[in-house]
Amino acid sequence: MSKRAIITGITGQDGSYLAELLLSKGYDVVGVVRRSSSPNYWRIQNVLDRIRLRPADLLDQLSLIRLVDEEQPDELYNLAAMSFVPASWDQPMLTGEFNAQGVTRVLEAIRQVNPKIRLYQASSSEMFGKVREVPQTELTPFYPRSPYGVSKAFAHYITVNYRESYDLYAVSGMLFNHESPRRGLEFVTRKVTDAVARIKLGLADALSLGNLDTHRDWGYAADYVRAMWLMLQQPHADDFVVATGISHSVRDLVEVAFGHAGLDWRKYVGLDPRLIRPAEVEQLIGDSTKARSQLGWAPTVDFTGLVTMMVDADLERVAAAPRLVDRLSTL
Ligand code: NAP
Ligand code: G4F
Repeated sequence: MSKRAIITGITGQDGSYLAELLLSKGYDVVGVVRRSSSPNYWRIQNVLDRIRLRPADLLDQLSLIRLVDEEQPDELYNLAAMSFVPASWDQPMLTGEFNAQGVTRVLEAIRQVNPKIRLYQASSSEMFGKVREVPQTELTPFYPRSPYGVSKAFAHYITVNYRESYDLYAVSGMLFNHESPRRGLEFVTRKVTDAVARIKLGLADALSLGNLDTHRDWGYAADYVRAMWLMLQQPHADDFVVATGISHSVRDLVEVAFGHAGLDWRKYVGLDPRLIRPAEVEQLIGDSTKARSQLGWAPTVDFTGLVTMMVDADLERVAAAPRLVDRLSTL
């Protein structure tokens, strides 16, 4: 009999790639969507006829209990979150409700309905923040630098705590930045590749960024959802860092993206102090030795491959529907 998985956050970047991966493995996939006045399904268009969508919200405990009780999944991937770091300073309380207490609600639903359900929790390298060690491993102490990072640290520890308190198979994936053509437009990679496409096609002539000097360990989202699945197939629940082990600056990103389109970035990129964060995470670089040795996981796309893939996808998308770009990107 095929396994059943619930994915919260299925309308997001990772949810869409994970749905494709699980379908390819024969899973019965149930996606969780929150109520909206208009559908937000552009990332999952190609799988909509093969998955089931169910309404629930991380803010609503009863909706989660009902969902888990009625579906009785083998695995639950909790990817839903307020995931944009700057927004967490604007809405710190809501960020905590979604990202921290929301995870407690998911854990409670599993504990109360069926403690045999395996849980993947989407933890983040933002927990390392002002890093205490380079590179960062599963044992590096946390020093989060944003309400988002703080909320994810709570979520990480509550997952570990429920595993140890109630013997749940609950794991935390400490994933470093991962991107794709499906990345939200507000994140720096996609903001850059979308701007490159618009500039190349004569629809824009400038790009404002906050700074060029921060460094991130950027990987490809489709590689990272494979690690999520592997974490739930092990004999024992454990936490893993997932990263490429190579860090690049925002300047490197800009150089590769504009260069791939035959543009000189210095003519177009400006700095806007309003985009600088109240507290910054200067540099992240992950050590994924444990995931590589215990899960057999490895990334397949490097930084240049990732950025050029995203530029090519944005060039194609903008060229196909130049007047619809804004709307399509947010649908
Ligand atoms: P994303 O594209 O922003 O997607 C977030 C998803 O969460 C969307 O489907 C969103 O639904 C849903 N959501 C938000 N609040 C919700 C609520 N209250 N109830 C139900 N659903 C809710 O994020 P992503 O990049 O795929 O990331 C997936 C997860 O991994 C997140 O938890 C993120 O914090 C974490 N993470 C991401 C990265 C990365 O580099 N991408 C790295 C480390 C950790 P709507 O479509 O309705 O808004
Ligand atoms: O793309 P970003 O907004 O991603 P950030 O803050 O690293 O967070 C992402 O990765 C985390 C994992 O470490 C996830 F947990 C989180 O959910 C999210 O997916 O910013 C990357 C870097 C930052 O240092 C930022 O200050 O780019 C810098 N940056 C410079 N100019 C900019 C801009 N970021 C954005 N979004 N927009 C700018 O104009």
